[in-house]
Amino acid sequence: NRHKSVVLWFTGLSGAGKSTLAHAVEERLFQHGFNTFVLDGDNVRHGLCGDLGFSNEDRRENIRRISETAKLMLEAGTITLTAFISPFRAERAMARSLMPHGDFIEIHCYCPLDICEQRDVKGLYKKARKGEIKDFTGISSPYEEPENPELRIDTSAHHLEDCVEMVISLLRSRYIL
Ligand code: GGZ
Repeated sequence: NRHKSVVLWFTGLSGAGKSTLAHAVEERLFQHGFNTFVLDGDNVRHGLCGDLGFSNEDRRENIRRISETAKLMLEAGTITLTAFISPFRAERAMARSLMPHGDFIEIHCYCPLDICEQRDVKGLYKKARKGEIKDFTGISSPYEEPENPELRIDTSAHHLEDCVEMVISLLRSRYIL
């Protein structure tokens, strides 16, 4: 199947649904026969970035390595979906600057902090509030919202399948699919 390779860069708070959405979009693309790959905490933070924590410096290095990996995967012809908080504008801009113009699509998985905190799927927000986890994004570490993402999806206001459709529509409108 011929397609343009591209990096879909999902950013947002812990619990906003980045990884869930990235995997759901991947499944749709895979059904169409595309080469796809999801980079997220599960396959990156144990190996490639296993030496990094959550200080500002470590997050910057985390995003730097992920961007370089995404660039290689782009060159290999894969549709790469990255799902990391990537809290800093400067590092997201750096990631974008590594890719040819138009090959980097930033998708802001927006979800209000109080809703992420209510969901608290892994109990991390509760621990962060108690001070048991330091430098927690949204609580004790900043999240700089994207100013000009290609797409912003309020994951608290839409069902997963509708969020997937929004991403697929964007890719069609940009002649990527
Ligand atoms: C934020 C943390 C932290 C701290 C552990 N702050 O919901 P999760 O669990 O599965 O996703 C979060 C993940 C964030 O890692 P990233 O590589 O995406 O972060 S960054 O882009 O900022 O480098 C959360 C878990 O790791 N986690 N400690 N202090 N999230």
